[in-house]
Amino acid sequence: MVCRRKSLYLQVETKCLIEKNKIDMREKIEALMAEIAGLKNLKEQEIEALRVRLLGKKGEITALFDEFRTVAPEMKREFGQKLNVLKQAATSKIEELKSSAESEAAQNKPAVDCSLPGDIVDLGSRHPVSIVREEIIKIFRKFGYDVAEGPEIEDDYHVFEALNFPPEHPARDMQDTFFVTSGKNPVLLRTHTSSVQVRAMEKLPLPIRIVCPGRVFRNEAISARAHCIFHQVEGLYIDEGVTFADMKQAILLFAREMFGPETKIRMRPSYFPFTEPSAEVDVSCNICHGKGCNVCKGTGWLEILGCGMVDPNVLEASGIDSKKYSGFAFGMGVERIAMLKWQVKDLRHYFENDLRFLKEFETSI
Ligand code: 2NM
Repeated sequence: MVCRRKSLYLQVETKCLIEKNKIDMREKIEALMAEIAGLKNLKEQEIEALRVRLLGKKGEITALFDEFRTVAPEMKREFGQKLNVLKQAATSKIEELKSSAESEAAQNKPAVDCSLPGDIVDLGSRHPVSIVREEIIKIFRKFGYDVAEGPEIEDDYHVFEALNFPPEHPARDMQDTFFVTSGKNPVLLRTHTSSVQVRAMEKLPLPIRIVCPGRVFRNEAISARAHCIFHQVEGLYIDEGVTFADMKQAILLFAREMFGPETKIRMRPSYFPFTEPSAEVDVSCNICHGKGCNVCKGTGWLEILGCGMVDPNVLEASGIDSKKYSGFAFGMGVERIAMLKWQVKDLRHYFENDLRFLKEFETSI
């Protein structure tokens, strides 16, 4: 009997406790929900304090979750949901308050902080090949030449056929030229910029006085002295009565502008399919002034370009009357001139873009 009464008492007492708990929790949850809804414009420290107060280890919401364990099973569903909604409301409110505090702080900051040290801008420098190409072009512009450019991907006609290359010429071999397509008029990567000059002769009115700078491609093993891609500047002058002496004078003036007023030139007979007669031109070594050194290999001379009188076949192929007009042409490798100018021993430096090499030319602009 005693036992039953005691258990009844216990039951009643527990029920009262549960009822009280229920009321307490509900009130707390509602009070917190109301408080959270009303929060706005808090500073960053206040937001952090709020987070600790509500969601920290000993926070009020955390405590409610602890208390939730004592809630009677039939009440768990209701209070579980309520608590989750409360926690969610608190979390998203804190996020919202944080982001508006951040944007507020950003707005109040001055746009430019004049007290900050300036950024050091690492200026680039011109590539030595560009420097020399521009220098060559500048000299010829002064002589009255225009600049003409054309496609790097060309056809056999403009690279070989119109330039008097016989069908069996070795340059037309796969071994020497990069072909894109085969066929009657194969597409290929130009091996010289003379193809641009053919296009100029086809369409420009006479007289023609142009220089053609550009990249050219040859199927060659890469070494210190050769590369499969390099840069050329070729020149062409066509008019009535142009002679070999005009060519010699133009090249002498160019060499003096490029390598200094004391520079001498010499011509050696040579052969090119597109010119007749043809010559190779050397300049006096600007290191030893002709005495002989390791740059000129003791000869006192450095080879700089090839040239010649445009073959009448070449003029006729592009519709120019070779009885009325004559002309000269020349071509030089830009990397080669740059090597002579700066005594660079290995052509590969020009293609590797090693900053330690490129920075050497910063002051050469
Ligand atoms: C060279 C050497 C000699 C040359 C010839 C022509 C053209 F289109 F007129 F026939 N252009 N370039 C030429 C002549 C190029 O390079 C070493």
